[in-house]
Amino acid sequence: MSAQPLAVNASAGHYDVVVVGAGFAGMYMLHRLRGLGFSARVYEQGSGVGGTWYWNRYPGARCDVESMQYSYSFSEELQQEWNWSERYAPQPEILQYANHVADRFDLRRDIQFDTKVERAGFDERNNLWQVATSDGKTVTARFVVLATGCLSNARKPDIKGLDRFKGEVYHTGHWPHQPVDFTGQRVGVIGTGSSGIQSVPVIAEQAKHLAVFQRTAQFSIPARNAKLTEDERNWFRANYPEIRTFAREQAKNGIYTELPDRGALDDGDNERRTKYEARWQRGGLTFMTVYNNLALDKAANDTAADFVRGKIAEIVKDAATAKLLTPISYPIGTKRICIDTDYFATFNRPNVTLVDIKTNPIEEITEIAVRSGGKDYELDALVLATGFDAMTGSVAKIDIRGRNGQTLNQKWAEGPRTYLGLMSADFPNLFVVTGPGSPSVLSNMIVSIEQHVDWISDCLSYMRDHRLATIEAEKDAEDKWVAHVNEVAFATLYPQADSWYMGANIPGKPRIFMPYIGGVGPYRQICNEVAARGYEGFAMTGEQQRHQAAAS
Ligand code: NA7
Repeated sequence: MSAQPLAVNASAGHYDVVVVGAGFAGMYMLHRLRGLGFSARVYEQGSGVGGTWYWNRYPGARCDVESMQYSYSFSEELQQEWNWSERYAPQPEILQYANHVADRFDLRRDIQFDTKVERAGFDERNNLWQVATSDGKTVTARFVVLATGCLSNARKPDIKGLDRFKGEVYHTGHWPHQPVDFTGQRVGVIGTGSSGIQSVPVIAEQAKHLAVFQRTAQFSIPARNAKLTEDERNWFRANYPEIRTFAREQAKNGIYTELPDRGALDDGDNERRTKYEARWQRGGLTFMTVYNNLALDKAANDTAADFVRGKIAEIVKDAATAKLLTPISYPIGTKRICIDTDYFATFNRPNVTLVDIKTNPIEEITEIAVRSGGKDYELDALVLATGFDAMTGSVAKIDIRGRNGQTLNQKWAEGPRTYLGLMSADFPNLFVVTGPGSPSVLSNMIVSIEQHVDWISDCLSYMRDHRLATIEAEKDAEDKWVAHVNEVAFATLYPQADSWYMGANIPGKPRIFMPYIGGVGPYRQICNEVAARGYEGFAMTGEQQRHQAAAS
């Protein structure tokens, strides 16, 4: 496409591709585009690379996928040379890795930092996207890739009086860049998802007193984090070809681990308990892959849920607190399972109080306190660990207009609609990386990011080779894919939980199960077959048609 420059007026620049976001998706997209000879510009609202890992700097922030697997596979030298220090990398190390990748592949020269993409409109006459940014400029591009991330739009809760609070207020997803010291302070944490569960034990160590405001109790498995030894790193390095292939093609969630060959009810009580205990001791996400039917069969799921409930009762000394911390309202795993370091034990500390805001919702926040159940919890600082407008939130912040001026927000008003999670009908040449309708947040994100970026790169090469101007999801293919995503989701227990997968954490957001739960292996195969069949389900127009349209 660079070889066939387009005549464009009144633009601050023209690129083959504009990429929105310089997290792991945007960085790899840029690297691939350059390798293929496309011109590209990346816009990033932060002052540095890393996306989610740039913003989420809260105490205790770590990835819940093991670091040797939560890493790029596209460069053999990179995966052989980078030294992860711990089983689960802490946020600063992941950010260091992102910066290393940016330097190593010389990415920064095509990334414009501190710049938001505010509008993107499709010019049907010229088949070009007009992209307006927060620095007041407009550029044009043949293609736009939204690499905006799934957990990047931090959500401040709508609680009466929040703006009145006189102490410091922090959001875990938008943490200051300077260290925050809670020593001697009375701190409140609202929210007990992954971010709350990771930060509570660390804040409790510092704070004079910590009040944890819990709306829904969570299932959490010990991380058993530890330093990685050189032998462990070397084992992964030596076996990467097999590990990466397994993660891409066989593991449902993009993580190399044993594949379960039986259901929970196929084992007797003792055997089952022994297996759960072994996984509990091992720690981490693989607890949920002991058996192959935990996400499908409620009776099977109950056995795992009961095991974890039993552990909570063993760890937490005060019976009433243990009861409150025990999740009862949804099957285990249907809200994203958390991975913790000493979360439940933290409630044995004398300086930690659990406040049940399910029974006694927060009435208001005053200048000095959070009021719940008629009681004022006086605080010096408040931490909002209240999550994100997940999967669609960051896309929704951009005014995106496709054919006939229709906005993506209008089109997705009743829930996101995509074909393969990659494109949405009436929005030609606009790709989403790990969008709704793809495995995305149900998987090791880097595996899914690489798969999407590679697919998009291949697609753009194909279009150049075939002198094609536009690609667009066909409505019929999209409808069928949306129906399939729903059908697969509703065959599982997942829709039974009020989760952010369902949009349930955002008042007024449509309740749709957003990610594709069919597994990364089968999904990859579907995407590859679609491409092999000449991009079946996508409408494509040729250069000639485009020039004719432009001339008419
Ligand atoms: P999550 O998992 O969405 O957790 C948010 C928590 O905040 C959760 O406990 C919510 O309770 C609670 N919450 C949200 N809004 C409110 C209001 N208005 N009042 C009280 N409590 C509230 O976000 P995280 O940042 O922890 O984790 C997101 C993902 O990042 C995680 O799954 C990993 O993949 C990494 P609820 O459960 O909705 O009752």
